[in-house]
Amino acid sequence: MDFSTLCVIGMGYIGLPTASIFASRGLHVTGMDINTDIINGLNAGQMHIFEPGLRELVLDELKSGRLQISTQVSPADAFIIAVPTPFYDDKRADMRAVIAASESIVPHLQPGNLVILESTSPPRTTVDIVAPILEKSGLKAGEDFLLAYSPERVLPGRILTELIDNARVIGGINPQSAQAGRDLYAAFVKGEIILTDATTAEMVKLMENTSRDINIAIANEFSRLAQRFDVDIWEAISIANLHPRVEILRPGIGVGGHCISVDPWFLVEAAPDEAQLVKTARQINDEQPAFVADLINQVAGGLNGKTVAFLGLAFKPNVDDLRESPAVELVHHLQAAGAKVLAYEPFKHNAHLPEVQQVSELDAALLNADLIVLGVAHDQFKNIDPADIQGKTPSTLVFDAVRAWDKAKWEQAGFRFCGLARKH
Ligand code: SAJ
Repeated sequence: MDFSTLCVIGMGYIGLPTASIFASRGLHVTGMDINTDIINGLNAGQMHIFEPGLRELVLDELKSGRLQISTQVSPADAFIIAVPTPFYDDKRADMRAVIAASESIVPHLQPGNLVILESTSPPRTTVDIVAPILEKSGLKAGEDFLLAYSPERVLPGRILTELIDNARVIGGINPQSAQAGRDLYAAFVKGEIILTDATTAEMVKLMENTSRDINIAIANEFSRLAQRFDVDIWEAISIANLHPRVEILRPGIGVGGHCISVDPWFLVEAAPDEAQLVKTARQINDEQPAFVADLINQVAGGLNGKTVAFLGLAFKPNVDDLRESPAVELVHHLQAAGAKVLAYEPFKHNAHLPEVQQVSELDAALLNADLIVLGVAHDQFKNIDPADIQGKTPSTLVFDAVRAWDKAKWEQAGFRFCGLARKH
């Protein structure tokens, strides 16, 4: 199948790069979002997300006229739904954006169109939720129009290269739909394109992120055991990983982001009787900020009334994304223990988070600090020279929660140095 026009619904971390790459391959693309601030910003050349190379690509494609940004869905040969699927407080999937996006396509759907759902979704969403909505158009899914599920698998910070190079799975509601999906993505995907059915593709995505969550949970649980037995977890992991079939991930302050900390719950919701290990891993990772806060409280001899310079709020290094961030959770726990926390996040100077006091300069956080906590291993923080910090703060205690700093250097600069299950 040939595609010359495309409408991408949702201009977030996936939709915007996807729309821009398609435009760079010659398609005429409408990027649609319901958020007028985002649309106005993009049309004025302002990015609402930070991702290496994205700004240049979007500006080029806007200039070429192949990419147009709008609050309205446009008729097109193909539609891609790339809207968020967050969860409610009780961890059930919030499918409202997927439902609204599907409904917004109905008035524009024409015979022969292809619709692709990219949003991470519970098993059977494509066949049980999206197809019936689109069929309100009077057209039959799989016969009059084609429908497939194709998850994104890219790592924030590397989105533009991974979108092109990663293998892509396309699950059709019938084989013709999957093949049409391959014809579309072949415009830019260099990785292998694997065709399957829609529900398998949904499961594949959930299994990928769930297995990563479980692997991080065991690393976090090992860190707690190591703390109890006075073992340096980092040394222990590096030795264990010399075994040819062992690859333990990094313990940390918890698991965040809009993917790994969310997606496993979709399996728990869909089959609570079966998804026992999945649920336990989620709980372990969710408890990790509280565990680390307790540890900081202990090494600081109590936090009540103390000022903490807290470095990093993003959910992982070198991104500006604070969604579900364990660093923000950790700040809340430190505050609950009585600390006054001044948080510095170089990728987002003011995230307007309720109950988090942010400063826009590192020095402002350090000025009256009783202790310094490193929450996220941004490169900018890794490169800090402790000798430079010494004169800028009354603090003599450093807690590196993510093993980014060299203990000996901080000790040479006169600091007492502590970390998560760390001796060396
Ligand atoms: N983390 C650890 N220890 C580790 C690795 C990660 O504590 O050893 C933490 C990070 O600090 C972060 C969280 O886990 O808080 C998740 O970070 P991540 O880098 O593992 O993953 P994401 O959420 O940025 O992206 C994941 C990726 N999935 C997998 O690696 C299986 C990505 O490929 C997906 O496209 C993305 O989820 C998504 O959109 O689903």
